[in-house]
Amino acid sequence: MIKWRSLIMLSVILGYVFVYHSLVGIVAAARRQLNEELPPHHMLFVGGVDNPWKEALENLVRIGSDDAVRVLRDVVMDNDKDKRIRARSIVALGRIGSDDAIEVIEEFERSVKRRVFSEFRFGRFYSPAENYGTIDYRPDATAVDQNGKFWAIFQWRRYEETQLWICSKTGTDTWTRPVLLDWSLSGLYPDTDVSSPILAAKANSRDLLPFSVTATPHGYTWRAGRLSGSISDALLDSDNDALPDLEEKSLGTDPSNADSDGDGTLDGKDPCPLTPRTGTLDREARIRQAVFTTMFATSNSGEVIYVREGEPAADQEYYGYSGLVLPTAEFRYYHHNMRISVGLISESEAIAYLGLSQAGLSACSYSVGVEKKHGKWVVVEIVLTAQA
Ligand SMILES: [Ca+2]
Ligand SMILES: [Ca+2]
Repeated sequence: MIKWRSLIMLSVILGYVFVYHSLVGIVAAARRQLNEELPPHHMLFVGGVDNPWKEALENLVRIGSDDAVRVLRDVVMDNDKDKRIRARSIVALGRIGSDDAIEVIEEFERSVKRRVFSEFRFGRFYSPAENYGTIDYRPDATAVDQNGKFWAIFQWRRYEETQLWICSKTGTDTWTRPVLLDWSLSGLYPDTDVSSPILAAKANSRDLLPFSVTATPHGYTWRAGRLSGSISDALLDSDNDALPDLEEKSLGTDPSNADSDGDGTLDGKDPCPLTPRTGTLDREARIRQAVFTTMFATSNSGEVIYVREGEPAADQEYYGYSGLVLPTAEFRYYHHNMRISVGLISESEAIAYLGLSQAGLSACSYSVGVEKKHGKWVVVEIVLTAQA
């Protein structure tokens, strides 16, 4: 009898060991899968049949252990990771819904909450519209001034199509916040006729920097020549709010008022410089913010997202995104135009509709499942409903 009992005990223990090891194995495999390179096709999560990330996420949600949460945390907190997998990892944490999982979502929010665009790094940028893929930004032209300061000019898509921006180096791979240049792009030619790799930025003697052309990420480079405008003009910041006059004109903020929306945060430090800070967020605002954080705080884009005035979503100041969120009276053709609406299903369940459109087209739209877990609204499902 004792023998039998021992045998049963032993097999139970072995069973536990076996299950434990296979779970550990699945979590380890998921970690490897999530580190796999970006698959070539865009909308991985729609069909997603051969998508290693999808399988990994499903396994992690199914297991839901502390280890699984740790794997997801590493993805979510890694700023260099593809935004799509970061967004879906937040969703996976929301689905797991344990104390630990919700704590990771809160940790991520804290890490992006104070995000101000004060530092710049060249490299891969993820569009807020995730099916638009990525752009690799590198200096197009560089120069060293008489004080040894290292400057770079590059083409950056932020306002109306692509413009010239300038920044100076502050560390090994860090640069100052780029400043919009009011320089003509007429020096821009296809990459076939580069007579000299020198570009002179001339206005006054202080600004005379011979820029040497470096990378040509867009297949264009500059023919040698002089551009009009000056660096000091571009840097001019009349109200001293860390946002130069030229950029304020593009944004619609007031170049002579350091705090255009009067909410106590200077324009240059304000992620929504034209929307006064919302006090305590009501339920729908919290749901919108949860959707916004998941979809946009995972992007490192510097592009502007516009929200149509008159919609409840426009009265809200959003946090977490690395670009800017601005209200607009009318559709902004070249920009991302965002819509978020919320439909409550119950006290703890909602469906949000998120739409992002650009150039008159719907870039993508989603129906987003949101649930209240441990007192917090978290995204538990993202379903793509349309894409361009
Ligand atoms: Ca200013
Ligand atoms: Ca402000």
